[in-house]
Amino acid sequence: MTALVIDRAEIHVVELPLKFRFETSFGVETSRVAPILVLHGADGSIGLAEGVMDSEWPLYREETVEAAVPLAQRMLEHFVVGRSFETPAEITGRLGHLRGNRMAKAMIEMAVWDLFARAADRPLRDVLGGAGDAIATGVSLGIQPSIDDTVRLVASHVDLGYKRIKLKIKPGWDLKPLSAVRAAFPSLVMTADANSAYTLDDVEHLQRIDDVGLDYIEQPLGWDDIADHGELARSLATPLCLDESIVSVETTRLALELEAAKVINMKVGRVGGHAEAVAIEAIARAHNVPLWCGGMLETGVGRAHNIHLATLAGFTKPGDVSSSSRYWEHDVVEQPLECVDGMMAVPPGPGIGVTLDVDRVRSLRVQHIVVSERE
Ligand code: OSB
Ligand code: MG
Repeated sequence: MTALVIDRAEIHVVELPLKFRFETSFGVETSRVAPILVLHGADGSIGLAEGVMDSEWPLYREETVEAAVPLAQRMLEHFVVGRSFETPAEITGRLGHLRGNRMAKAMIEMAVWDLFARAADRPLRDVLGGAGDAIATGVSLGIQPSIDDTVRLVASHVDLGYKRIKLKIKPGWDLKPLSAVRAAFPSLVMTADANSAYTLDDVEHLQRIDDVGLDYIEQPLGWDDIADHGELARSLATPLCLDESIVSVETTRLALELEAAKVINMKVGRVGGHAEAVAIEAIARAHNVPLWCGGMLETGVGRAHNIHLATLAGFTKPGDVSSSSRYWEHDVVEQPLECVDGMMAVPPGPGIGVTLDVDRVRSLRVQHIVVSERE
């Protein structure tokens, strides 16, 4: 790959109404506020990425769009725009002295990877070391008003071909909906995601969920508590999957050491970018711990990044990368990203393989930031 100079960056903050009300143990989402970063190479090439910070309050992890966008702007001004890059991996070092803020850093890092892949005329999949033309997908379904609604919603998504159904749970909404879905679908591959809603005081209650026969329970305990997950794992037959707690190679090693996770939900934004995600994938694979690609209700930009990353060998379980049309009436990218028979095709072409629908971005935009050398 040849050196690239980045001479301009734009952040379009867009707000997209969700087609469904998405309820989790931490709250209800009806729309998504997302920063879309466009890097412009001096040679005319572009790189795209999306930030996956919380839209309003820090309820999933610590970052929010409102706090992260000005920080990302400063990072672009100081370490990216007007700078030359020999390799995409260089961005990791340039931002490496800054603590935390992994979602802000990931947005920039991912756009640099897309920029280099496009400039080299290669799909991002190939640059990251993945293979294959499609990924197996499941779907994440929010908390519903009733058990009947839950079973109906599961049925409609089974009919759509999703290979695994994940149900959001919380205290007071767990065993009953899970058992009802299991009764209706005896052989369904099912999982549950608690988004940190339980504590070790709930062990006996969580043990009752063992009878449902879940593939795994995702992040039942504290969002940053790997030790308690290790303890819980010894009391449950159902394997544990970590989401919120895995933010780096180091937290992955700790989770494996403490046997706190038999499965890992990978979100590239949560771990600070593709380089870290690829490093975590290698460690998990060496430990025979399967990965799957999570989602953060992304637009087509983040979704396309997820698809390319999920072609790496360690991603052996169906993830949460479901059809774009499930979420949005009109996505911000021109290409449809749709699951057929539980498979999502890798968008072909250079980089992440999608292009921004500029008119759509303009009509949804709530903030526009330009970082340019000449200003
Ligand atoms: O915990 O996986 C999660 C969405 C937002 C924040 C956290 C999570 C989720 C999902 C939805 O489960 C995944 C998706 O459909 O993009
Ligand atoms: Mg989760």
